[in-house]
Amino acid sequence: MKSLDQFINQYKPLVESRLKSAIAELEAPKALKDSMLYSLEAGGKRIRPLLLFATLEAFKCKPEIGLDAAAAIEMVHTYSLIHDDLPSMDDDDLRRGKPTNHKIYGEATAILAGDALLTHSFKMIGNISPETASADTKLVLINKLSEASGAEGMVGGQVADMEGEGKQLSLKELEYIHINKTGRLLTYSVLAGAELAEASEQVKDKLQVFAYHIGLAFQIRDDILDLEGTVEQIGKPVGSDTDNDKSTYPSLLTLEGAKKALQNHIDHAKQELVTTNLNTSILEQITDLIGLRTS
Ligand code: GRG
Repeated sequence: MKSLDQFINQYKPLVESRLKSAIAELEAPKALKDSMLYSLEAGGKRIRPLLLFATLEAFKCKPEIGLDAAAAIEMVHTYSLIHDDLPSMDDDDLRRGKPTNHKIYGEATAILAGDALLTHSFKMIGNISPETASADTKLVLINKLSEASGAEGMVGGQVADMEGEGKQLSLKELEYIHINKTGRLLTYSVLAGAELAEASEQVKDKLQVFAYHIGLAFQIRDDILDLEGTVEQIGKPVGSDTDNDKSTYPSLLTLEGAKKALQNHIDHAKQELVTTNLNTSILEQITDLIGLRTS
């Protein structure tokens, strides 16, 4: 059985090299290409591409057939981070320990690099070879990527997040934000693999439930990491209110409650996987990694 480490060591460099070649192939101004590549190469975990590859592996398909879709998803994710860091949004100077895109290339170029990454992601999928995916499959992939990343998905979740700032949200409102802002692109990564593998509707429904749980688990883990980071920085006891103006899982459920909710989502995700009767060892290991990740 392949270990997750072996899987990551094999497929992370593959998507990274495809991202690099995709930008090199563009006939566009050098400053724009540099700005796009800077954030693509700034050291992400590549969890979304890995989820897509692991889903293909679950169907005993070659993960390589998902390479361009995986690169497309990472482009959408990278665009969202570039825009999220802008002065008009979170106004962050650092991302993954490095200067944010606008700090290096200026705000206008950073906005345009994000726009270009988003737009190019759709072309990447449109250009998947006919041997790998039929025109119908590519249309489904493009449609679902648009839904997952746009007003009905990630962007909608981001706006709801902005509207919720400074307010005490209910758990339901917080879940709406995270299902859309974080969960939809993670879910798409799994479902894109299932589409490419020509999965039945029944199995796709199960994978959607699986992905729903890992999406929420990913965000709850993020909130816990943020809180534990904040606690380290300001020396407040774990679980105390950290004067953040955003509702989080720990602020609504307490740190202990958030840890329980995280474990619940991990357990549900794994239970759903078992019912698919697929070859899900790598997906299971990624699920555990999401629950335990430290960055
Ligand atoms: C469309 C502007 C815009 C924003 C969309 C995704 C998003 C909303 C904002 C990004 C900021 C953020 C903290 C989102 C929560 C999801 C999350 C934890 C993203 C980070 O994803 P990782 O951990 O990042 O996969 P790496 O660095 O590994 O690529």
